[in-house]
Amino acid sequence: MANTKRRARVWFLAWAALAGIVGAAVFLAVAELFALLLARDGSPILAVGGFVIDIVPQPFKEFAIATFGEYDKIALLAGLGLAVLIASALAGIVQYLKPHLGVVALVVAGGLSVAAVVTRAAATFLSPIPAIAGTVAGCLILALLVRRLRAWAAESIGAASDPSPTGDRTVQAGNPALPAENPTVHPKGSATSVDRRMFIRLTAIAGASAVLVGVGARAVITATGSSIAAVRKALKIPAPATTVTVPAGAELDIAGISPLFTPNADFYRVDTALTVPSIDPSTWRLVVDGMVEEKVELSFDDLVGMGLDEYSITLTCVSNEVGGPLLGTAKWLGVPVREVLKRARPKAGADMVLSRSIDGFTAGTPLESLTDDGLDAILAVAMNGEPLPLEHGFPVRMVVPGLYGYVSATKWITELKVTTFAADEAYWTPRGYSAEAPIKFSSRIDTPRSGTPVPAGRTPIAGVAWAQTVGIDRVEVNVDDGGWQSATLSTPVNDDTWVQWYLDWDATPGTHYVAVRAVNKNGDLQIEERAPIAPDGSSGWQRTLISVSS
Ligand SMILES: Nc1nc2c(c(=O)[nH]1)N[C@H]1C(S)=C(S)[C@@H](COP(=O)(O)O)O[C@H]1N2
Ligand SMILES: [Mo]
Repeated sequence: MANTKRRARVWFLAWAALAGIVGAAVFLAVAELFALLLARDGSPILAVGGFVIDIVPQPFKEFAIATFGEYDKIALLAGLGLAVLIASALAGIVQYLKPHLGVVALVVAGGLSVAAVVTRAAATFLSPIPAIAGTVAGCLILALLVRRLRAWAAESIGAASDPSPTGDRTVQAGNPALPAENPTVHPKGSATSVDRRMFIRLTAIAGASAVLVGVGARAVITATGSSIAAVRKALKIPAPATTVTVPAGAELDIAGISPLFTPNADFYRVDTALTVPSIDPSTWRLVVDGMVEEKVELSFDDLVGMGLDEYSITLTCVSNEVGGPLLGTAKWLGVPVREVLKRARPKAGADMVLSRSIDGFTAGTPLESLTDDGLDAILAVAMNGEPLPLEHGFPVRMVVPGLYGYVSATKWITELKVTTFAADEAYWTPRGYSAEAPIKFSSRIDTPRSGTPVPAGRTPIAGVAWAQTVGIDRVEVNVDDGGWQSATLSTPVNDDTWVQWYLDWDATPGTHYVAVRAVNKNGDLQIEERAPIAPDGSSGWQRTLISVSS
């Protein structure tokens, strides 16, 4: 008897956990509904996710990117979902054991999500409403469900301690796997069955409505994102005044080498945005303010009306390891940043431009990198012949040759604040990265790949090398430490664009070490010393192990 009673108790705890999960589901669903109706940026799950992205320590972030790659954000959401599931199950159990305490826990969680929401970049006075409404609804449901559950438990476990033969009933009442009993046969069981039925029915209805409303609201919000995709598709960008001349010999015909221009679909993506911002170009504005003689505001039409030109520029991420994939080249259509800054007339003493994204990300770029006539720093609106893809900054982003993306390549840009390095800090500066970060020029072996054996015989060793703003003079390859040999370079498009290189090699069966290094047009040799990506980019010569089959 004591055993069945204990089993029944455990079952009630499980039901309480379910009540907690349903309470949390109602919380999130009502919040999503209000987010849809009132404030898109008020979604607690996305705000908390964004908050987590901003606060997780750098080594953990690197681990996440290394482990989950492009799926790092999905992994974060899955982890967050699991945490919510466990926490809400506990809240249900707490509420069952100590009424009110579970509700208090939910209120605390609601308060934390309000805090996450209001500290997000785009927050308005409406932003906290979804989290508040969700908290109220979640608490009501949790309290209601657990009250029913306790009534059911009191009846049922109370009966279990009753020495009368009806005590057997407990096993049934406490075990949801058993069919409902017939109240006419067990008169005392009727109260239990009513409570049980009420609890189960309420739980099912609340749970199902939460899933429907929550998923529905999110689907509608996502559909709005795809309406911006439709706006993008229909957008006509005026023809540029000049286009990039691609000289003969600029692209080598070698299997496995990176194409000269990286297709948009293959272009690496790095950002802190949990969901891709949806910006309608017809309402987009760029504000130039801070230390300027005149505050300037430009619409999308104003910007493209300044005249577009085409630029070939290789973009590089500071997180690119030696030999890594985080860089790509595109033909960008844009307007020089200097032309926009000229209209605002920066004041003396300014030395930095803090560019801001709609989602709060910021980059700090030296003012002179943006005003120098010899540098093609641009506000880009198109990438490889089409409007910027949504993930790459639609409708406008910055691209600055020679600087890592995190200090220059702001996507979904909305503001250029002319300021000083002393007065302002960009997103990554307090997170372990240098305030200023010119690209360390480097070279990469694309083929053969380590892990993919090549047949013996004549095989090209080939890859890319980049030294944005300076240009690559020479690439050298070393096979099995047999001495450095000069590789053949493709004809450069310009100094802001990577070059391709190759060396013909008589591959013999077995394993071989292949190393690569570059020399830039200033005559500097690529840094040999290995450095990690933080604080200002990796360095070192790539050396890979290649296997050749017989
Ligand atoms: N709004 C925004 N812009 C951003 C970032 C970001 O996190 N948010 N990341 C920067 C970094 S670190 C890099 S390397 C480039 C990458 O641009 P891509 O995703 O188009 O390749 O975008 C930059 N611009
Ligand atoms: Mo980056």
